[in-house]
Amino acid sequence: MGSIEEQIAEIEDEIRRTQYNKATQGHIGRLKAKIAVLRLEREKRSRSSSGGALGYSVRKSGNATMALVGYPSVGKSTLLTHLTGAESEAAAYEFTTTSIIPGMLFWRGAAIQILDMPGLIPGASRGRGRGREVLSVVRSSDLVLFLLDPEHLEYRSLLGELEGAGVRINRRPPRIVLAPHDKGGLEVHSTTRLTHLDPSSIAAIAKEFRFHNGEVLLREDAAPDDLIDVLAGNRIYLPAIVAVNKADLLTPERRGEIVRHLAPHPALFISAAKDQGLGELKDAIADALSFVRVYLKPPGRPPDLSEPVILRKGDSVAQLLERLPLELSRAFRSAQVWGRSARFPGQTVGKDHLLADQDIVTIVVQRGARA
Ligand SMILES: Nc1nc2c(ncn2[C@@H]2O[C@H](COP(=O)(O)OP(=O)(O)O)[C@@H](O)[C@H]2O)c(=O)[nH]1
Ligand SMILES: [Mg+2]
Repeated sequence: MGSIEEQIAEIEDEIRRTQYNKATQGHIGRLKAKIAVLRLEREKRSRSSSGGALGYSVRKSGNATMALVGYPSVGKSTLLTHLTGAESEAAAYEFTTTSIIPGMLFWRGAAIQILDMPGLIPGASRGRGRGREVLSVVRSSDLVLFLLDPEHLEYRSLLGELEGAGVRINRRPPRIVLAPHDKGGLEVHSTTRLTHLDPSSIAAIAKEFRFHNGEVLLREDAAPDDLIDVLAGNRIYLPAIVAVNKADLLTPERRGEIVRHLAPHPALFISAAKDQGLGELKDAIADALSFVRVYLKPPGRPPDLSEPVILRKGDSVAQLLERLPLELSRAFRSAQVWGRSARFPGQTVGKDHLLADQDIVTIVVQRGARA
């Protein structure tokens, strides 16, 4: 048997040669599972050969991190400089960025760390260029900005590189639950009719991952790829924005063509160098990061509207407490909430209460404790 790379290429070849239909879908699913298992093995090996340290170490800071992803020379470094003032060499030749350069964008009260990275090149997910390192930084980000050049609109191939690295863009995790057992074989349950998977192909895919005993519960009409993602277990789900840079060079006709080419993916047109469309881009970034601004109101006093605590959608009072002084979170008894998340103004809630943008919150402390 050849190297992992060769084995993967061979199986990919077989998938291409196999016509997809009801009779072959189980077989194709199993082949895809084999590839996913080989990729996991490859990751494991590259981690152990690099002494466990995978990728660049980038110190995260701010309220969220966005990775700039694009091929070389699309204008990533220029954009970073114009959004954040960070100096990233944006020389007029290719491959200028030699390592990851962070900058901080302050927008709508939030601090957003932006990472400018070496350009992705085709084959990055197989380790070409600095691909694997770049991809590991993408995996730890909260948002991806795909930057395209009007002359290089290969958005789908960028997406393919991320897919190959286990990153799923603008998608939610499949509704599949696994419950491994020690013995007893495989049990498959579904809450809906399955049109892409049957019990024997589910078993064949699970077997590739050595999932021999336990329950597979499918809560949607999942595809083989969905089941593989859940079995592989290391997938990352990220939102993304697509922007076409160098729009200053485009005629309205060419813009129209680009819009049609990228459809159904919406794209923003910007010019990093000429500062065009950057306000809209910053709004799109803040929207995609789903910030939730919460204002604190000391008991019996008006709220402090000057400085919100920045949380993310899905955060609850518990996450708010993590951001407050330790004495306050230790003495926490309950919270009072005014705003969209409250059923009525001043509702008393516990740590699990989900907060909404623009909420006003008072932390009520235990008797005897100082607020
Ligand atoms: N016309 C035009 N050129 C740009 C724009 N943004 C960047 N460039 C040029 O594109 C080239 C590559 O830019 P750079 O930021 O180094 O790209 P990177 O490799 O993606 O970091 C440089 O010559 C930039 O001056 C833009 O908005 N319009
Ligand atoms: Mg650069």
